[in-house]
Amino acid sequence: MNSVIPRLAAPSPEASGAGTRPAAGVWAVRAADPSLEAVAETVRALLAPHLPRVTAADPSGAPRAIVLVHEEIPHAPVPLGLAVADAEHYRIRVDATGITCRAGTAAGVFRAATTAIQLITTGADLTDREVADGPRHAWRGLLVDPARGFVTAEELRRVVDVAALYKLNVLHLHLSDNEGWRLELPGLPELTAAGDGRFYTVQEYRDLQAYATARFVTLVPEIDLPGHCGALRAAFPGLPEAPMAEEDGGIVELLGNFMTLTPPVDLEDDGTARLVERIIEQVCALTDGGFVHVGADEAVGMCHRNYAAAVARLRETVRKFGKQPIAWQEASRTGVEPGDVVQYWLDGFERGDGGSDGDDNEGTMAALGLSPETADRLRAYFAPVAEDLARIVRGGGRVLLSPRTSVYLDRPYAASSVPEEQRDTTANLGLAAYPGRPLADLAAWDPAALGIPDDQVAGIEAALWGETIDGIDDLTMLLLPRLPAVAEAAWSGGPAPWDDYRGRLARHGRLWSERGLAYLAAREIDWQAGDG
Ligand code: TNX
Repeated sequence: MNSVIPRLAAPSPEASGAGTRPAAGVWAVRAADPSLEAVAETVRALLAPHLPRVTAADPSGAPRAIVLVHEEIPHAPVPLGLAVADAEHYRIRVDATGITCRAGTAAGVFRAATTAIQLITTGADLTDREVADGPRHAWRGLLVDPARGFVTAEELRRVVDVAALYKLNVLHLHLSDNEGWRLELPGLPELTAAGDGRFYTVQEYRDLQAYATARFVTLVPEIDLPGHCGALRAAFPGLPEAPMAEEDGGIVELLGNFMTLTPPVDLEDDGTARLVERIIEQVCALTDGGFVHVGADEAVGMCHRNYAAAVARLRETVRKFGKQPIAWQEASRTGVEPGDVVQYWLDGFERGDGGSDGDDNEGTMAALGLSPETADRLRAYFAPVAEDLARIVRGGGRVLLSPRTSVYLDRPYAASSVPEEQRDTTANLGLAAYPGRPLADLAAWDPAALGIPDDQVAGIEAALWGETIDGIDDLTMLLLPRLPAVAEAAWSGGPAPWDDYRGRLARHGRLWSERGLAYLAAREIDWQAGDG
């Protein structure tokens, strides 16, 4: 029995002379191969916050070691989706001398080491055995939204650490929106000068990227256009407004009651197109990873032709500067080319019955207390959503899965999850439009249930939007304890039985505490504080 999340794939039979011993004690991290010394250094840093406790428990013990070994893993299955990293399969062996991590790549060795760190820090007994493990999905991401809920670059590193500990490998940064522009770009000082002074300098972005890369996490920056462009407008006053649809049924006014809407920019305007090209060029130049996200969500009320031109232009520009563009699902309505990557988020519409828990558009509208007429207008506006997924699949696109009913972590907690003493700190966390859902529901999410052909799945991404976030404690409070369930769906391919998952999760609260991360001590879980 271990408490590792995501759960380990097939264990081999227990090693001969099987024994168990407490994980507490003195631990060293050693690279058996000099090429793995940099990984060993990163693993030491990741383990460090947990060491005082571990060391104190056994001051006399000879150090056991996490040993990092380069060794090819034969016959490793190929994961689904877009490769953002080298192969990540590994083998891990536990015995009296410590934990040996073997893989054919540095990425695989690092993933193995995160398993080792969890074995040590979640306080389980270590049982002699050997396990082969690897990801079901190649792309396992987390979106954070400093455009709304700003956190510093230093705080983002802590988010990278926790993502890496759960074997996520993408940090998607929503860097621009109506509320702010958060990335300094060479030659474009207006962008950051117009805001509230909170942004990442070029150097901070580069350093964050290097920090993430050392943890085998790829940054995917998002510049959201042609809607969500208020910060761009503030920086460059007077950008022409995109032409709107002749008949929009008052949707801009209506949705404007629930969200901040700014007139979308017009990418058929030459000056705007040139400006956007300079922005995308700089973002691509700063970014080491192969992907740049161009948004394209919620361009409410825009005339279709102009929106289609914007999407085409944005994609073309990203390609011109050597990256693969990603766009939100609305972009699929302008057509899907084979290989286009589209991020799917608006689920809950395709289910004719509205879902068993009311957690769909109907549920949202009920939560907002809308009149029947208003609800009808919203239904009409959202109607095209029901066709999006099928259209992407038909067109040969690839779907990055972020269905909001399951992996949006800006959802409030269910009242039944929140312990009395955390009522106040969580009262305003999460968007009120989303009904709270018990942890067990979220942990039951099975990405395969969407029925997308294997070769058209791009990956899985949790999304933590920032409207209700004020600082890192708010951010991690929404993230934990929910993130590990998404990580398990992404790495292991589907949910575990709730009791099994719940038992493992119970040992992770201590891991978060030792890292100084605020989390919800959800009432569904029997949090284990002691050395088990
Ligand atoms: C919709 S998800 C948005 C975001 C909001 C989010 C809140 C998406 C592509 N757009 O701008 O923050 O809902 O959950």
